[in-house]
Amino acid sequence: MPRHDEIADDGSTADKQAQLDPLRDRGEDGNLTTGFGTRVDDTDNALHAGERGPTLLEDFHFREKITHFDHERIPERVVHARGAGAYGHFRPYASLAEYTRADFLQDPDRVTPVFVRFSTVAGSRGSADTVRDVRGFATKFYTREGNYDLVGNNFPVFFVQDAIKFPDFVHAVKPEPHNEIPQAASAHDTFWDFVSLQPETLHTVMWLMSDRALPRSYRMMQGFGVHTFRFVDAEGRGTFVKFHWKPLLGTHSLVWDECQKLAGQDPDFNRRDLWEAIQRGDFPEYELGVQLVPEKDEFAFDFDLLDATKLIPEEIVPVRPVGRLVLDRNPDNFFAETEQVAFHTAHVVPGIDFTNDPLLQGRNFSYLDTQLIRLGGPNFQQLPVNRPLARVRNNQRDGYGQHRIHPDRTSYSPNSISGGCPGLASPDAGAYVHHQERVDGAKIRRRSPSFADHYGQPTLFWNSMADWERDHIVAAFRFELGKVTRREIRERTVDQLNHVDNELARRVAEGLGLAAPDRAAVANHGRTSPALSLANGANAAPDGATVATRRVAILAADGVSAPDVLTLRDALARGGALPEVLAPHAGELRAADGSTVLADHAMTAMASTLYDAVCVAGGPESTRTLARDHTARGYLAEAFRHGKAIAAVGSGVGVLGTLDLSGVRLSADGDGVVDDRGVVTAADGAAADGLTTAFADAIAEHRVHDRARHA
Ligand code: HDD
Repeated sequence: MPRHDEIADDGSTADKQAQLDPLRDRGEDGNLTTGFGTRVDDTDNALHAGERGPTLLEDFHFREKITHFDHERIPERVVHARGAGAYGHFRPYASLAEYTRADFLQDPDRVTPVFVRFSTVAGSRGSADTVRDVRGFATKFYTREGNYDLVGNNFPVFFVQDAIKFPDFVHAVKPEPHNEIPQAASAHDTFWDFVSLQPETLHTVMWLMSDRALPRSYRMMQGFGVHTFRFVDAEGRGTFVKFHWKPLLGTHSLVWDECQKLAGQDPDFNRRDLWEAIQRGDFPEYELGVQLVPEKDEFAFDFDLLDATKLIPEEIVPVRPVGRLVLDRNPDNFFAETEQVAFHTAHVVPGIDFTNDPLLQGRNFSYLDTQLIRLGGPNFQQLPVNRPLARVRNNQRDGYGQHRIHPDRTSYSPNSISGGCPGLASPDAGAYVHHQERVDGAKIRRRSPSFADHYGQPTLFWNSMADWERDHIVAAFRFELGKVTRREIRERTVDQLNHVDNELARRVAEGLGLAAPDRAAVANHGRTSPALSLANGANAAPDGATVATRRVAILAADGVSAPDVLTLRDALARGGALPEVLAPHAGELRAADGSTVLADHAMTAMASTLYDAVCVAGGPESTRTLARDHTARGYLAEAFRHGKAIAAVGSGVGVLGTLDLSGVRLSADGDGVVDDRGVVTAADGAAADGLTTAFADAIAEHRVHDRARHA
């Protein structure tokens, strides 16, 4: 096994797992010891003076055990405290040498190991996953030229333009200081106070009020580098670049009602989904895309490329797919890996450089600074998950938690004693050279006038939404502002929205009982960017809609038709879905034909919100039970309201007949399979095969949004 500092120096072993393996401490065999290796004979009783006497100070095992425990916690991240991580690999489709010299983007045969951490932003480490929030999407590429961190989010824009405003924004969105309420939520006075006074936040707030803030899964979520970065080729020529991650399963969201319920039913909903998918071998995949802008076109847009509250519409600069990321391994230890991973926007490799985006410039300071306090000192780069595969050699020494033993006598440069080592590399030998951009200006604290339009792109976003997306945005504003206690903040926010679109402002005002503005403060420009909508097929399923990894509840009870359950379960499982049989009780069910069907869970132990679709198997006795069962009816009614695919076969159709399904047409005898707005029924049990095909298609479409317009 190579030592970690020998790996990849010549590019021969670029395997992060090979580096980590010797550090994995499995402890399966052997005796319990102290931290200094002495074996222990009793860890249940401290050393006392007599059986009922005081504990003795000389009990080193007791003191060490308690002291270590007392020191187990480190500060959580000041933002993005809650997250989930995974290892994987990245491979470019073709060489990008025309634009960048970055080694990991040169050769389609080169596989670069990665670690990705997804996160929410506002909540504490123990908060729920399904809150309304931005999601972090941070990727560490362990390239042969050192670590490259792409520290992005699932929105392409950010709340503020200059990093100096970040603490203000975070203080506003975090729980209020007097009582630390509310947790992981923006629905409170200080957040909306800030938003209503800081129009630059509006664009990202539009995204936050949309379903983009409620991802169904980290596996079904886009990622964005947000800033305009710079590619630099071997000749030193620069090209502006925006990074995009597109999930191959499509971009899909939950609905707000579901999110609120899930926050209690399974606060780990997104974490668990990621973990279980990787354990099953359903590896999440994302395509890396780039929007490239030649430097000569820096001023060709009606916004500033350096302004992180703006996106480049994909219709103006298309996203070019350049590579694929696969997440294929869960961490072994949450704290060691997911908690201790340290991202930093300034971890760059030759061929990738910054721009003067004032948000990015500030981030380049903040991330190193935060790791120093969070991870306790300057040696956090030596933690296993953070160690580069590229060889590290420098004159940095000592500090808390130093893991390296430097036998050299010199830790300075220049030196003669070590033959001048470590020496400096030339750019040809892989040294990082900053892009030579000419900069000239007076020292001023002023925002560029080119950053001044705060309404054009929020309007573009609103104009591009489908009707159901607008309904959800309006409902979100009403919910959030409905929690704001100060009337003037609600009024100011409506006034801001009236600069985005009058209809939006009116609808929000009406829900809040405020006077609706009768005309727009700024005329709507009428432009759209179809790529922004979740209703856009390209976002919904770039590789074609699929039922793969979707969770389906099959409701059954004693007397169920065993062939129905088997047909549904097998057909769905063949498509890669995850069907589970739910019944009034877990375990064995007596089927109509006398056979036994196994129920995976009792319905009461789960919830319809944990599934993407619900169906009812036939069998007269079973369906009579289910039609009377409050929980079973609740599953179906809720799935209907959340726009999920629903199916029933044979007498199971009768269970749907007892519910108020807004006039959906159900199959009657002789009808065959009927699919009305994602409710797929076949009264004839013999049609179960055809039913599963139509049901699978409906599940793959994710939602029937018209049914979920008010969810
Ligand atoms: Fe940040 C963490 C993403 C602006 C300061 N940020 C953090 C993480 C992500 C982002 C994904 C979590 C990384 C992880 O999983 O460990 N942040 C962004 C994006 C931004 C952004 C996409 C705008 C485009 N951030 C931003 C600004 C500042 C920070 C303007 C400060 C001036 N961010 C931090 C931080 C964090 C952080 C305080 C907290 C924990 C950490 O860095 O490691 O330094």
